Amino acid sequence: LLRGVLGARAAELAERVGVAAGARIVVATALVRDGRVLAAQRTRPAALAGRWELPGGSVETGESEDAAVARELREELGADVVACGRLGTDLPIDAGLLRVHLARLRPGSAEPAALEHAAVRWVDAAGLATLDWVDADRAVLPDLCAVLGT
Ligand code: DCM
Repeated sequence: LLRGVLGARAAELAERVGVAAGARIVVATALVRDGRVLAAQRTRPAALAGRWELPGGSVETGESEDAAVARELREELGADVVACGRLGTDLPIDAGLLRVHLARLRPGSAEPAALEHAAVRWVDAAGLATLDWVDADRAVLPDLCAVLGT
């Protein structure tokens, strides 16, 4: 228990240092519906093309993370979503820090489409393990599995 508390505290401090140093925050979105999450297949850069991610992107200056989630999914998927909380811990990536947010489709939203990805796919808990995820996103799969259920 103590180790967990200290670990959480250390992570919080590391996050503050990173944010203070101007680390870029990238939001990734676990868009969940009916026990499935929307996975999106990247087209770029070459090293990540063909691999699967939770869609998202960089938070802009002065923008809330919830707003970034909604903007990025509108741009990338043509979908109207509402963010509804964090999933998992901050994940270090080359670009800065990746933060996963849960989200759901707003009633009346268009069906998410691959406007900027090679493909999108709704996957259930069992399907998560079948996709070639980008490294950072892979770390959140256990938490995501728990959210989706079996
Ligand atoms: N990224 C990631 N996982 C995601 C979304 C983004 O690892 N679910 C990384 C890939 C890039 C950076 O964040 O290094 C910025 O993403 P993008 O190129 O999509 O703007």
